[in-house]
Amino acid sequence: MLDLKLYHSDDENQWCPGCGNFGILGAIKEAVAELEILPENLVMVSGIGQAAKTPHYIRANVFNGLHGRALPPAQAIKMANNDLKVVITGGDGDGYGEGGNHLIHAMRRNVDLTQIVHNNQIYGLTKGQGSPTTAVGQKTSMQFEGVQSEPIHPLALAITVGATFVARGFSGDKEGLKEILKAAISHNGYALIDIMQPCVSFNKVNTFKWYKDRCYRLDESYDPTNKMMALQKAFEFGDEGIPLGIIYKEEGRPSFNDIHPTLSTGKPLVDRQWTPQNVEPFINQFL
Ligand SMILES: Cc1ncc(C[n+]2csc(CCOP(=O)(O)OP(=O)(O)O)c2C)c(N)n1
Ligand code: SF4
Ligand SMILES: [Mg+2]
Repeated sequence: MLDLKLYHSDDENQWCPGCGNFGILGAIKEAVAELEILPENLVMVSGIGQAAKTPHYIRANVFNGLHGRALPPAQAIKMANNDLKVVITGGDGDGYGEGGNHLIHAMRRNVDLTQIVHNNQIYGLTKGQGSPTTAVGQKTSMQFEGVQSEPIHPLALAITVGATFVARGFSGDKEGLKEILKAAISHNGYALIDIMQPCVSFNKVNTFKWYKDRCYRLDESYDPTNKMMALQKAFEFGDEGIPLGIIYKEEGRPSFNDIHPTLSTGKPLVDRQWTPQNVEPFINQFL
């Protein structure tokens, strides 16, 4: 295991005291330290939101882009330099709302990266509007009469569109979360981890206690390779219980990186010679 101090960032933390994001940040650092991924080989990518600030608080390579747009640069980074470990962190609004279209296609493409969604079932940064995972009827700072649209089931969505690693964690179960993160980051292909994360300031319904009372760890008898069983588990949420662990895992399917000709038969961008002068004659034809 590497020294946790390696990942220490001097950026001042902006999260509210008691926010579930702290547990997730700690688990990510421990996971990469135990996997012995050096900061220079790790890229933390995010969009905009409270969760999307996570890369600021980890000493590693960072790309912090637009709201909902973490996946395009993350996929490009991985294709340009296949040796890097690419981890996306963002919120439920960022990943499932604004970034929903990118999400679907990254999953079916099976690019080798890990996407962590801090699911607090609310827009935290913009002060408490309903997100794609807010429950029907929940009153928010925007939906005064209560949310009307059905929430999405992110894990079921992931399984049906072709994700090869689908898991759920809870920020209050740091030890369990760390193990899930290690498995996800080690997986060859796209991995989604949906993490229940209390927002103490703007979600007064899905509190730490609300999650604690409902979350339970899947036991050894659960088989994550059974797709139909996994789909059934993926729909389990709320008062009936919230299962934690690896919900679905498909072994053996090649990742996009394994089959794309750029990497399977050629060299990644990072290993190619930079020869802009070769383009000049081509451009000159149009002058
Ligand atoms: C294109 C665009 N739309 C909307 C916003 C405003 N905005 C910033 S963060 C955010 C939602 C944040 O919620 P979430 O992704 O769940 O992250 P959290 O803050 O809860 O961690 C919104 C709507 C924006 N910055 N850019
Ligand atoms: S607003 Fe919510 S999600 Fe954002 S830092 Fe505060 S508690 Fe965390
Ligand atoms: Mg959120």
